[in-house]
Amino acid sequence: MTAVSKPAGEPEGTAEQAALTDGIHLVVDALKINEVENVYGVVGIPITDLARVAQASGIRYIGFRHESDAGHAAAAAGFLTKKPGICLTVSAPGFLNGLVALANATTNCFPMVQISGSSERHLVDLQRGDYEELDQLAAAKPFVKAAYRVHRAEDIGRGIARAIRTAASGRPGGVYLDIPAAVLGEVIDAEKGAASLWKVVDPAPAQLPSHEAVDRAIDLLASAERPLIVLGKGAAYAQADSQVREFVESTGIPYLPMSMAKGLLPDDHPQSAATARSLALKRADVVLLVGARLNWLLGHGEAPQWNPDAKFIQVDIAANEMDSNQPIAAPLVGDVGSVLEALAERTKPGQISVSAEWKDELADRTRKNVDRMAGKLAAAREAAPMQFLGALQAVRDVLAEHPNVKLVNEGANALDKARSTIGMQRPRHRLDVGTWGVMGIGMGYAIAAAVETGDPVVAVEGDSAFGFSGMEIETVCRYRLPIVTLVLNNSGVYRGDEASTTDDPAPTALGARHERMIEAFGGKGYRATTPDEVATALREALAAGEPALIDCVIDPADGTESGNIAHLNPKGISAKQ
Ligand code: ADP
Ligand code: TPW
Repeated sequence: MTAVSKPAGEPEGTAEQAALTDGIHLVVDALKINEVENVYGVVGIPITDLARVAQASGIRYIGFRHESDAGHAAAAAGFLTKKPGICLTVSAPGFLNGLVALANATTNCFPMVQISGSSERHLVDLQRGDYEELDQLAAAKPFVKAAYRVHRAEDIGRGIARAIRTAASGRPGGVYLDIPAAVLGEVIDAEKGAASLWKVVDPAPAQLPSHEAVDRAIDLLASAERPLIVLGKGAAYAQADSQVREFVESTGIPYLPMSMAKGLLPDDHPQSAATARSLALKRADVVLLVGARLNWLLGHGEAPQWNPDAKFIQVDIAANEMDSNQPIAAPLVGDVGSVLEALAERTKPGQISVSAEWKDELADRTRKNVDRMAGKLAAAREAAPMQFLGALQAVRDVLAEHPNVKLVNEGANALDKARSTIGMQRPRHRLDVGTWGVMGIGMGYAIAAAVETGDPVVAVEGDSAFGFSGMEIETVCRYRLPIVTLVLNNSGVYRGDEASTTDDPAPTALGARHERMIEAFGGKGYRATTPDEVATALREALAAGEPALIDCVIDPADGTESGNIAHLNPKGISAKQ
């Protein structure tokens, strides 16, 4: 893709015409050498030509309506492929819009690189008021794994190699790469340019724990009366699916999947303790965490949610994750695949066993909870107006016919209820709000899932959640992606029945006919008011494989404030009144 031209100012027909290239072509060449297939972005000064040249080179460029969505797409691409997803943004405001997604990727440990054009350094640094002036490198630093700036075209290859290496290796995360307009436009000798580029070798090398660390963990597991494995999204990310499955099944230890680890083993697996979660946490005496942090999502490993005497074994690529919340009795620092292989290799036959009492205790609770849930589901199936659980059962039944569907999920009630209702059969098929519980990932994640895998995608969205990235429904239609968006529309944030105390709508109130939005962009819109209508529309839309949106009309009185995490709302004096 190297541009060949005569040097500026050189007369036509000079015998010894040098081949030249520029910063834009070097960026594209460096991405190509590193086998980047897709770039997600929004164009403008100074990166419009960069997008054009990338597209002409065979890289797929997906143009978004907002940089946060493009960034979320790049982050999801990183999670799904284990290769940094690339997001391209313009200077200052575009950069800042994308930064939210880069920070979110870092929080979730997804590899991503945001490449942003930036304004003239000599103007920005003296704050002389340039077009879209911002010290982007400084702004990015607190939010990312690393931030780099390229000052010379000859360093572009190095900058991209460094960004890819940093994003993918160790604990994956977001890397910011700043390339000023002047560097993108810099013209250099093409041969010198080509020689400055390289392909990163083994971007995320295997990391193996010592034998001593492995044996310490095995001894502890072998001493357990009530062992438990917790699988997190780091285990899903690691693509060590067979090692995970073999270790879980060969030891017989019950396991709990975190939200995005669902499907690593099928949700109906006999060892899943998901439906007896609270009992499992309260009673387990030795817990093996695999790519899961003891953060707020796991109650920081504290009593009363957890057994106060529980001992923890933690498998994580990041050594400093150990002891971040609880003492880790047996740290296993390494990648999930290598660690689980080492554990399997060094466990003696019969050394780890699980008592019938422990299995029975969990099975009893599972049975009780399943029965209780069955009653709720049956009631919801008949309820009119439609409830979340009525619509979601229909979605569950249709998706059981399509195990290849990638499921994207955000909202509050829409998230909690879909997570517990819709079983996953395959690894990395569920993408959701993740560690931050961020709204707005919906369309970006869905677009990346479709682009990166070619599989059909279903996005289950709260009506508020959908609004954050709703305009990208146009992007879905423009690229004709096989994405079906279901908006669980209860006319509000959490609920839609809050009475206002003024002439304005209540703070939580919303109102939209979302199916009409997609019709404006040439997609297929459906409105569903019963579970049967949801099922029929979803079946039809999946069969068509075309962009579609189903507005599912849900009872505004269904749902709870903040869903499952209402206890995190500050109480203040309103609670005392
Ligand atoms: P969840 O929210 O599902 O509980 P977290 O995001 O809290 O999961 O934890 C994921 C963990 O996985 C992070 O601490 C991260 O360092 C770790 N991780 C990421 N990739 C790997 C890998 N290949 N091997 C081991 N650990 C990994
Ligand atoms: C970037 C706060 C958490 S959940 C939510 C908001 C606004 C929407 C809930 O309503 P929705 O779902 O989507 O209609 P449902 O099923 O309960 O009716 N801004 C950001 N992230 C978060 N988390 C918020 C605001 C929030």
